[in-house]
Amino acid sequence: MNELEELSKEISYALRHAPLEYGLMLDTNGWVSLEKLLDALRRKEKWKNIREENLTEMIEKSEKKRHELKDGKIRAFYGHSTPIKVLKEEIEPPEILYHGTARRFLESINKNGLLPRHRQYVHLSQDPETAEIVGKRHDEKPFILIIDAKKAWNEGIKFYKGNEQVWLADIIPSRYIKEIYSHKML
Ligand code: HQG
Repeated sequence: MNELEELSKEISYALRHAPLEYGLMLDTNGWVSLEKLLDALRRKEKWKNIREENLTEMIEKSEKKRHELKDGKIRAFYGHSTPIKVLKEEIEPPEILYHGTARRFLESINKNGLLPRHRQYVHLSQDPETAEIVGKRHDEKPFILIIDAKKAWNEGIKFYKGNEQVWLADIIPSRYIKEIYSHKML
């Protein structure tokens, strides 16, 4: 892992999971003061010389858009597990969204639907290629679920915008899983 990836991991950890460890409190939309985050990081030997430009570079160079920097504040787009739910903007989803998952989770997903598990929202992908990458974090041969997102939305399931690739949703009952592909069928 290079330095920028390490920085991105630590900032994701602070902004998604453990703001209190860094003396931070997320506002209702997940924002914290950039200066306060930098101060907290600088207390660690590894990041003692960190500056705003390093964060800008990290965000620019990352292949995934995980963080947003605006008006002296920074937030994570998705992934939160903090006890107070970060409010996301509700938005109408496209017809179809995708979810990459492990073979070993399928039985439980079929029974209980897609659950947020330890995060605040269910995470869905805009396209099957992204879903496969997400699924590969859990299983070398992941399954891709095709989600009838518009139908679910029409029937009252809420969807929220994460970033261009990542959509968020509340629990998705399994009746909205249209099809399941093994990675080989894509
Ligand atoms: C599974 C990464 C059993 C679900 C990614 C998933 C994404 C169930 C796992 C983002 C279940 C949770 C989020 C049920 C869901 N029974 N298992 N009923 N319902 N699951 O990591 O969606 O690189 O919390 O299928 O790229 O994999 O960190 O969620 O396999 O965008 O920026 O429970 O995190 O982004 O795993 O990934 P996760 P996820 P970053």
